[in-house]
Amino acid sequence: MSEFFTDVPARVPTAGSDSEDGLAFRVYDPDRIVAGKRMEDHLRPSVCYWHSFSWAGNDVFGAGTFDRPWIEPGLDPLEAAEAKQDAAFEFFSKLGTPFFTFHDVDLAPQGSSLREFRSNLDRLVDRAAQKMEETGVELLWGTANLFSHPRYAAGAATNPDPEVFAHAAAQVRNALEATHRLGGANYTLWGGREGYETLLNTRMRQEGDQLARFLELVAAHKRDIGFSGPLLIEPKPQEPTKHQYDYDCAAVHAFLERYDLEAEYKVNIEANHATLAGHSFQHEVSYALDHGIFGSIDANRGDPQNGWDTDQFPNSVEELSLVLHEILRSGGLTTGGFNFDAKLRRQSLDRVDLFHGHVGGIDTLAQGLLAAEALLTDGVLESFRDQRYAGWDGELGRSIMDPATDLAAVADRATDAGLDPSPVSGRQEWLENEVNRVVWSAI
Ligand code: XUL
Ligand code: CO
Repeated sequence: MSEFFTDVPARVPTAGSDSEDGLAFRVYDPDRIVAGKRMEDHLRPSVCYWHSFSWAGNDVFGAGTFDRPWIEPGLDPLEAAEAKQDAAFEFFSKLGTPFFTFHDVDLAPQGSSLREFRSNLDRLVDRAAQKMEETGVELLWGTANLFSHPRYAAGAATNPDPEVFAHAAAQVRNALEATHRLGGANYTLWGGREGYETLLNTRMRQEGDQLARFLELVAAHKRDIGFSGPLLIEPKPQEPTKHQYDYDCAAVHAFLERYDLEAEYKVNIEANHATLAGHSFQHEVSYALDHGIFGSIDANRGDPQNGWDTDQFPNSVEELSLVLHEILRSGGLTTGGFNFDAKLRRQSLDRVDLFHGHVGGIDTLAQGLLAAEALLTDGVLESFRDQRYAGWDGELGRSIMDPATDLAAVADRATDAGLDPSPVSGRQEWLENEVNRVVWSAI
């Protein structure tokens, strides 16, 4: 195995905030204790295989621009997959992140049949297990790619053709078993094409039933093989299809409840998917935490001037402070992590650029964590909310929530007491200033 990232030392160092070394962490220090826990255990950073190693930098207008020799045409597919794996593990290990994530097709060539794909995957999974042992890198989650191959153009589980459903089931079975063998902490399903292009040819209710059946089968198989990590659904509103059924956390939650699947699935929230759905990243995280379906994060950012999934590396401390504050106040990550589902810009040609993207993203997360801890300790948001909702702990609030109370009783009470409540300021500008006070002081 020859070294690929030759310009990068064996381990990206932690160098401190005034370091001028562009290849060092300025804030992230895995062993630093924050809110009673190591920074690495709070953030559980993870590198994704697909954007970093399986993508050559091509876009809809042009060819790949990156130096990824294992993607060159004409190579032996298994040898190419091994070269990719060597470079990927060299990267994980030099960066020092504890986790990685993969799609089945990132790891192994698909060959010409499901049988051949399974055998290729087995071989590359064995090799990955060995590399994980050597480097200490662990698996955050695995997944199956059910969206790139033309057979999935009209969906996988939601395809009008049950043969496509069965093909997808085979892929998920294999990817779930591979994830289990590699000790994965979670298993993810992103329904990239589980939606429609036009309602003119679509039976929405039927497709929902098919998707629920798929999820039910996957959950049962998870139990059969003894995989204990959570199953995660990754919401996204559109792209590649016009409309995706896993639109956002609330839509996924309602779907799970409708089909009695809420005990089986949690969500993997991606920042850029939240903004595509018209929400803030904080909104999606907050919704999931409040409703007990929070699983993990795909860290990235969009571009506010355009409307697609640009998957850039995160660089806003303010955004991440608020997200991490929500996570900290709910007790922190458990099996989840911050997986960099982020990709380089097409002009970032040098091998070292992949390090710059991840180093900057991890430092931004680390700074966000420090600010989140400061927000938690300061308590300004919590105490304002406590005071704002205090009436619901009082006698009137409790009696309204009592199931024995009916609408007439509440109405009579309001009428008899001559209630005439006055509006109270929501103090948004003051709260924004308070957040800035705390976040800026933690920087
Ligand atoms: C696509 C996306 C995927 C999933 C895994 O927008 O986020 O990479 O994270 O399939
Ligand atoms: Co993602």
